[in-house]
Amino acid sequence: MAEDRLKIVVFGSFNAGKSSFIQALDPRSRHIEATSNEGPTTVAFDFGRLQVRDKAVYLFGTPGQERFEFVRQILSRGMDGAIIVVDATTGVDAMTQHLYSYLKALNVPLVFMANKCDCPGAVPEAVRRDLPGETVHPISARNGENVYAALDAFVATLVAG
Ligand SMILES: Nc1nc2c(ncn2[C@@H]2O[C@H](COP(=O)(O)OP(=O)(O)OP(=O)(O)O)[C@@H](O)[C@H]2O)c(=O)[nH]1
Ligand SMILES: [Mg+2]
Repeated sequence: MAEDRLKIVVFGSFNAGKSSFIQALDPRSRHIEATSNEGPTTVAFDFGRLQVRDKAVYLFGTPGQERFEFVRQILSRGMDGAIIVVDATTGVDAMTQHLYSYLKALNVPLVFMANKCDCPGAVPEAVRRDLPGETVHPISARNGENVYAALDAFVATLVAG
């Protein structure tokens, strides 16, 4: 790949940890949020930037709430890869499945992050079982565990492909 920049878009259900994932990778990332009953939620997007291997990686986080489908479509344009963050304490839900089919139809390189693995109730094996044939990295966006290594592994597949 001649391009030295990569656009990677982060998808996932409401509350899965997309904004936290980007925050863990780029502490200077920017987030546009509103406060709902359950706390801050992304209404526009998150933006983070970091260097991985010899690539400048631009991370765009999408809102998880269903009504922001149009925002997800705008942010999807021109992406080189997609990440779906799954809350490993609640597992693969209908929204995750919807995002999965949407991205499969676009034929974009895709990887899953099973997040919240610091929680005792997290079952990353169940996430993996529900997504046969897909790569699932267990991570904790809260304590940063495996977050960079997982992104690095995904970037390696994009560069190789
Ligand atoms: N224990 C734990 N909590 C997490 C982790 N990642 C995120 N959270 C918590 O989960 C909640 C949602 O995190 P966000 O990063 O805002 O999730 P989001 O996917 O961006 O949410 P929306 O933008 O509203 O869809 C927050 O209370 C986070 O602190 C994690 O790895 N472990
Ligand atoms: Mg968010």
